[in-house]
Amino acid sequence: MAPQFKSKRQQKIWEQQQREAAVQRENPSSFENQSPFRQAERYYKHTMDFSDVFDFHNLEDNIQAIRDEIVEIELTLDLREACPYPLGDPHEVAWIPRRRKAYTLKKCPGLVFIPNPLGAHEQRQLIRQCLTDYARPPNKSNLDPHYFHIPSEGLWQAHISHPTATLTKQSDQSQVPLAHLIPKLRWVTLGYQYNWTTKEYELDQRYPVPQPLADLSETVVRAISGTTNTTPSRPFKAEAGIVNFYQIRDTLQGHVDRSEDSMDAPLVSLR
Ligand SMILES: O=C(O)CCC(=O)C(=O)O
Repeated sequence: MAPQFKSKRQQKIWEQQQREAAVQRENPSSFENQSPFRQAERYYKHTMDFSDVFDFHNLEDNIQAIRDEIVEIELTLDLREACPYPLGDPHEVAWIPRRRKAYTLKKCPGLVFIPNPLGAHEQRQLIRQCLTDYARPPNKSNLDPHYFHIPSEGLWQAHISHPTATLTKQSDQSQVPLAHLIPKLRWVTLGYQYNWTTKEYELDQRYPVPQPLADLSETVVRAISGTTNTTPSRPFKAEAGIVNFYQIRDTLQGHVDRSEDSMDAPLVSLR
């Protein structure tokens, strides 16, 4: 979608840049030195054809080559029954037929996809917790290095209690309303805090992983253990996490989490 332009000249420059970028995209040499992640991202950013993307929610709509790749597996337990944190009604009619259902890929047996274990109410509850309970000091967020005195109750609660409150920006001491800062929240780290400058965990800054997330991830790991090649080498305990907040056009760039101490410990991703 074209942005709003303040002048015809600005629009012409933008259109010219778009044309140049399209030519560049077609140029195979511009793909050199790019990781496969970047190449795929670049490709999918500009295509309308997602027929070769896995769709676990509508299995029948996948092209044959993808259907051949997807393998249905059975979880060792019913997540809704086993998880101490409520995920949804285990007797819900729509849940019963898929209570143990999960999928993996022939070429990637370490990946297990569990479709929608959380009910609608529980999803909203978790989203609320992410904004209110988890996005608070001492958990660090992307805003911490840029603003003085992040309120101890978190930005969301502080904004609800004091709608006109502001924070002081460190670079120029300007006052920024909390209402403008909430959409700028990108991530909050949980458990062992991560240092994005050194790209290492801060072993002396360890806070409890919120119990709901610890319960949920530990139950997921129990449910998948032994189903494919996914049995962890030691008992799993959630020690670190990140809550990513996405605005409408945001994406998570493909990457490898190289800072992990143990590369065979499970990574549980909720989305
Ligand atoms: O959301 C995910 O699955 C992984 C998140 C992640 O790796 C990150 O934010 O660095």
